[in-house]
Amino acid sequence: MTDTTMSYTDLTARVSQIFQRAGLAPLQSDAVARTIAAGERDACKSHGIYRIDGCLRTMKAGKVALDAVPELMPEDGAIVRVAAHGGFSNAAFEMGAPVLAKRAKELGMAALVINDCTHFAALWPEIEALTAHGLAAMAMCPSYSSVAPAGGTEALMGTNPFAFGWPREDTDPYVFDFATSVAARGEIELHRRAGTPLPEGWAMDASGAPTTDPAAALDGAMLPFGGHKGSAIATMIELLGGVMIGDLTSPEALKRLGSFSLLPGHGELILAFDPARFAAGREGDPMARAETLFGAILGQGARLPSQRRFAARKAAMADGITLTAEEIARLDRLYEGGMDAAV
Ligand code: NDP
Ligand code: PYC
Repeated sequence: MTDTTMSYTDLTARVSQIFQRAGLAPLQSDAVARTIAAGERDACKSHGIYRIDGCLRTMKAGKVALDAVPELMPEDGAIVRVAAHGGFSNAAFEMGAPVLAKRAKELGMAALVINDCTHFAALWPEIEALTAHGLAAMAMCPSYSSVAPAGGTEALMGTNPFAFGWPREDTDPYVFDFATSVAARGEIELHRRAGTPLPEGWAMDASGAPTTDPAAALDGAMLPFGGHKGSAIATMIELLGGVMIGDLTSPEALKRLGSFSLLPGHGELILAFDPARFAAGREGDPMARAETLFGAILGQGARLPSQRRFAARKAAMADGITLTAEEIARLDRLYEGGMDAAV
């Protein structure tokens, strides 16, 4: 059984073909495929090709509008709103991002609200789309109830991802992107599939007892990162990325979906800031001052977040993305069998 190596472009096309054959419109499938292939390229397996099954299951359950065309709502000012109309978040973001960047440049800051989307993706592709315009950016969204609040025993919040980026000249941006749970739910699922135990401190079983069994964790509750601190940030995301934008919180998303085997539907909030506008009239160039800070971090031997990811990307762009024979067979099965082949 030999591995196969392919380019980012070829993997994107192959993933998009799987979705299109299963009935997803090209506008949606291309945007989803770009994110999934980027996950593989950047060695972020929890949001790479393994997510295709979940997307297909969700399509089969009729929970995604297969031919949704995102719509830019006619709102002026700092809030840019895209109605995803039940499609995936990815196409909605691609529609809204250039408008968000333009408004943030004009006004100093602006927000993109995406409503009514199915969401499974990593947030760093979105952050990088904004840092490429010289903007600082944040993105966040609820998910579905799988994380207990600090001090609680039952799943309530989602794994609620939070990402931030800062633009840098002539080098990769500063980007972090993480679940506000100890680990993403996708990581737990990957442990379950591999038959490996979880590290201590990730999850509780359904009775509220600590567990390292991935299946018991998926039936129970995950823990927030950093105890009460992560719990508070996850709550903030429920408020800003759910309640404030008039979209679903994680408990509401789970109630509507009725199952963890499908991908959740809710909204997303993305914020963009123009550092030059915020620093105007103050001493020092914000770009240069940021570099001093990054230099000091690196000077201690610490690494910047996304450094591992950018190194993986560099290698993949030079040498291709390597998939195992099992992964290739899975892509073939999904192409042939479509929604019915998803496990
Ligand atoms: P990780 O814990 O793998 O990584 C979190 C961040 O920390 C990354 O930016 C990572 O950079 C950085 N990092 C890791 N180790 C170090 C270190 N030693 N020094 C400095 N920085 C470090 O992320 P999660 O497992 O929490 O989340 C994975 C993905 O899951 C995210 O992309 C997130 O958006 C996605 N997700 C999506 C959800 C959704 O509902 N759509 C829900 C939950 C998660 P690097 O990558 O370079 O290692
Ligand atoms: O990995 O926690 C996760 C996740 C939930 C929804 C999409 N990704």
